[in-house]
Amino acid sequence: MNLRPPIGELQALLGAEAVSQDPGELLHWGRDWTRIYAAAPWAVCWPRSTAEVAAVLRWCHARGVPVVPSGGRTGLAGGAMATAGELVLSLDRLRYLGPVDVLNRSVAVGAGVPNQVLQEHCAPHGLWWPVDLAAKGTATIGGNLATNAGGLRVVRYGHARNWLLGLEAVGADGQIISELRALHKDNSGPDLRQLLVGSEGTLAVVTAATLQLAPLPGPTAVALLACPSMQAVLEVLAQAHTLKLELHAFEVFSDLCLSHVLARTGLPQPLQARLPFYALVELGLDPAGSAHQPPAGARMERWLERLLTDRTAADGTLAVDHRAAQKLWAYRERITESLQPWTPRKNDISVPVSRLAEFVVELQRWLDHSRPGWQVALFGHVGDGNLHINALRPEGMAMVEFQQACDLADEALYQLVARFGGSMSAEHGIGLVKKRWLPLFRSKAELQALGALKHALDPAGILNPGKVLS
Ligand code: 2HG
Ligand code: ZN
Repeated sequence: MNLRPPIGELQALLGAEAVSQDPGELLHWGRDWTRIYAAAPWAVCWPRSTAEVAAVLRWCHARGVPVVPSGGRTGLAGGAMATAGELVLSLDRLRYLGPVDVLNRSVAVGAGVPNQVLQEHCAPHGLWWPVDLAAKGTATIGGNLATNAGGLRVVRYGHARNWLLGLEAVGADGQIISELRALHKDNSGPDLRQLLVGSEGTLAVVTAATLQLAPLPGPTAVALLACPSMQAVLEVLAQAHTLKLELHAFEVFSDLCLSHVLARTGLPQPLQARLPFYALVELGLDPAGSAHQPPAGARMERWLERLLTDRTAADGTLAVDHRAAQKLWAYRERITESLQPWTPRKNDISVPVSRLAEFVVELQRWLDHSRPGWQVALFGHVGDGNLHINALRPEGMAMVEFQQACDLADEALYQLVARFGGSMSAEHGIGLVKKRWLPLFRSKAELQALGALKHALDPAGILNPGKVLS
């Protein structure tokens, strides 16, 4: 354990009940959903206000105490892991929920507010925060912004950064370096807010944000289609784009994912046919229709029939009411938990959508040759070219052996992704897990510029050391 100042100094700043070194608390607050590392923080603290966050950072800066800023800890790249005697700075108590400004379509909230709480707060005004994550009950706004979270509706709404009006963030030395504004337009020089978004707590600590809100989505319909190949899935996507209906989500999962979801959840088979891939498509139902077009629901039904006739899909089902649609979404949303018992190595890559099918063929070829017999679950957000690749630990294989085999496989995978002009992290971030691969995807000059920025904002290197930029 590194030498740390007396814990009493921190307790004097925040009060004893806002600081803990209890071993159970350290384990709980010192880790995220990554299951690769052991949590080993020095202490955890829960400031109640931006001023207290600033006081903690000033103290850490003066004392050289490394800090891991911590939100809902649902990340999958180790960005919120405290593995080396750090202070976990939890934003959990920053739960301010401001009044919804209906005309400005915005709301100011504390970093610790969970997505779902925010969505419920805005719904009575017909508005919502459109970063829609499977982990919405736990993930927080601060974490959403620190990681530029994506989720299930990026194809329609984009990432968290698209919905940010103002950001309050405290710098490494305790100064507030970005303030809450609520402006839709502000072109007064470079945008520091957007630099902080996605920096995973390595440049500053997000304490609050003014968020832009979207209108609550109108009625939608969800189709689930069984397709023979990724190429066919992309054909469904191409056709979906031509329907003149708003595309809200376009997801995919492989038959292996479906098998695990069925085994884990006991849900019934969604379709009669079992095929290599399933596409889940959510489209807006324009209730008004138009004089020249049949109603949206009828158009979707006809489209499905066409897909089945021309054999782009072998089976399909359509849900037009909310409950039925949620049932179809469950097959996609429950994949992560269903794979968890196999301690999967998670990858989160993206390539241009138009190259996804070719990429999957190459990936499969590599797996057949180099990892025969391995179960590798493919799912993700096809509409954004984002594929989650989860390698499941073969039964009986020791964890250490599995990790080594995965490290080698990652190297081959990232070379392939780079050849396709892709990214090794479409939405989960870099954290600890991907850091060593960054030079494959960012040029030397880019990394130098980012390094200079890190040094300027955090010269003592106390903010989330070992992650992303440090
Ligand atoms: C999802 O899309 C999440 O469900 C989790 O990004 C992906 O478990 C994963 O690999
Ligand atoms: Zn995802």
